[in-house]
Amino acid sequence: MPQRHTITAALLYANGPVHIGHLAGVYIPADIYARYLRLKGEEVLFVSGSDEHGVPITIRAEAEGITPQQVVDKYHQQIKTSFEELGISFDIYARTSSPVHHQTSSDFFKTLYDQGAFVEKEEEQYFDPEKERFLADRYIVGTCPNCGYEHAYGDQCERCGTSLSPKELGNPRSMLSGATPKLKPSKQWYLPLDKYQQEWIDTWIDEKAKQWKPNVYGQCKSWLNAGLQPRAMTRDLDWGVPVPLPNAEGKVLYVWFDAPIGYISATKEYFIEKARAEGKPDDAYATAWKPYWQHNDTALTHFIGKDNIVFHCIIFPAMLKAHGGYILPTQVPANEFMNLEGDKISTSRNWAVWLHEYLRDFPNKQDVLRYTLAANMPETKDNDFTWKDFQSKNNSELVAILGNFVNRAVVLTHKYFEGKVPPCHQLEAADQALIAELQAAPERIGQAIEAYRFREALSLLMDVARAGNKYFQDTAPWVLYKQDPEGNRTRIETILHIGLQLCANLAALAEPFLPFTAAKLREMLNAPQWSQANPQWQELGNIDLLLVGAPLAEASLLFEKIEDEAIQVQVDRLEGIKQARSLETAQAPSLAPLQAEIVFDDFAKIDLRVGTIVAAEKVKKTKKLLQLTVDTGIDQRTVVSGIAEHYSPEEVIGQQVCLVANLAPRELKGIPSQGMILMAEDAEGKLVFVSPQRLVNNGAGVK
Ligand code: B3M
Ligand code: ZN
Repeated sequence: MPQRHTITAALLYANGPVHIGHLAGVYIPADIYARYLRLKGEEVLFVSGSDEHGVPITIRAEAEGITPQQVVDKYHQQIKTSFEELGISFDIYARTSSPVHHQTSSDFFKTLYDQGAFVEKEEEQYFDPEKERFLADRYIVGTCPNCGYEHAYGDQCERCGTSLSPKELGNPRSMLSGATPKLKPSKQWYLPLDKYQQEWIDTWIDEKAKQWKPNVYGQCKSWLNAGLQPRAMTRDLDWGVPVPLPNAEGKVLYVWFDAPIGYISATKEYFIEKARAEGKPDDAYATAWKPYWQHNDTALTHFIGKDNIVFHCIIFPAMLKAHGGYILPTQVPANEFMNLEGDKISTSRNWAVWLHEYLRDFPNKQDVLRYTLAANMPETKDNDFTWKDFQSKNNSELVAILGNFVNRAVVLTHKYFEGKVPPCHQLEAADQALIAELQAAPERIGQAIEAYRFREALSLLMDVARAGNKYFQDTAPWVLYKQDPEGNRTRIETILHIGLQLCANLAALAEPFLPFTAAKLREMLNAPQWSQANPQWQELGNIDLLLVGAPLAEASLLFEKIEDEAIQVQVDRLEGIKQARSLETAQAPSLAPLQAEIVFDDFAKIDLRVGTIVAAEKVKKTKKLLQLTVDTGIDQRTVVSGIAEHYSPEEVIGQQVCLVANLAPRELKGIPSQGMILMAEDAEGKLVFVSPQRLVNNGAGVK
């Protein structure tokens, strides 16, 4: 009996594109796992989708000046498409704004409510008096109690990293209006996690000590050791699933309440889509989702990043158990984080390799990215993606090992045997050793995948190709051919027969990791004419896949070398982002607060003109002052300017400047100064001239 598997991959917030951190942490391992189990003949449902609720969406909407609905429509489509293009084999990619999900999560909440599972509590929360709405933690900025940073958010200080609660901020301000928020009581519905901890969570998590990855179990334990607190399952927000109770206006389900239920809704939607595809009514498979969520013999596996551990290992199980009738997760193989060129990936700082851009810049190289991310997967600790490593993984592993081996086998078969699979004769020691290695491979690779050791699994796969290369190197059929093509014919046939069988096995074994390459290889080896066109994983490892005499297709390269230039473009792009950012952060803390508002007439009183510095000298006995003679078009006048530490007199002669021409004269060190020159201050505090982009007449007005 095949084992039934429900495999979920985190529902990504639809507030920005997918990046390599998401892929390495969640979607690549989940896809390898799902593809492998399908090849094994198991019953697999692999679901994911967009998380379209919560503050991450509304903040993005405000930043882009569009509605939350427009945000999720835009990114859901983009994310879905780029996952498809990377070959992530979801059975369904749903979205939490769908009616099915609203209904499912709403019903779930209502059931808990009817059972008396919630504790109702009224608490003081920040309220924006101008916008007349409660403020989520992210919508409040103020002074960090830890480091004094003035733009800390209500949930976290981005400068020192401390996690905060809004009431800890000094001088709190609403991000929506700038107003000082007021505390106002608000009612929410809490899940009593403290009670559940004593009743069953402690024991249940302890049972996982040996089954779950140490990083996952460890995080759970530290939450439990700190003691779980009741957690609000509702929020005051106008975007989300409305709380299905009377007198709950303006309240929605907490995004971490509705999002994981999204996995269940997605399963339901999968069966609705299936019914539609078969031309049946939507409810043709109305109960088919249940075994995937409610039968004890189903294995439920959540693929997530480490920041989502508590939600999947404690809060969602608590919801499922409180509801009753649901299975709890069997495995939560969370990964650590993938960094980029030594720095934390961040959407807000634009520090990422975006999947849609990768697919544009490296067309038809999906598997190179899949390979690099799987080979560096942050399974036990954070890991780093670098473009240099990406290039070398392609050039010295995919091209040099896998591509080279396959190419030799297919090209030589075309050259010596008209592209037909040659027969196998008497086996020698080298042949037997290779066959033994091949026979052991499927189980070894499978065991590593089932233990969520994807890096190891991939490297075992590459070992098979490595062994193939070594076999060709040692048996050297091309030398035998050169020496005596007829006399050595049976030996050459045997070597290529075995080499080709290894290639066919590689096509199947590589499928979970490199599906595009696997498909290409199957085509080259003419898979429809194999002894079994779609062998199951357990049947692999033998040398009877290709039939003797079957024709191969043309040889084509599985991988191409990636040149330095293509890599340099990417490195330069990141360098540009880094430079722009270092300027920004250097400037940000020293920015002066905005001056009091003025009306246009105030501004119009200032006579701003372009002039040219025609003479300059240092003012004696001062460090800072230069005495300048400025041609204003109207006159030549003296201006004393505090720029001597930044410019020598020689440097500034000929410089066009903007000057305040009607400023009342002022004496500086005994010199009457008539006007002021406009300067900007750069990140290092150096003064830079504000001047026209190209030469204009002296005296021209600046408006
Ligand atoms: N949306 C976090 C994220 O996108 C969150 C996951 C939900 S899984 C139910 O990283
Ligand atoms: Zn701080």
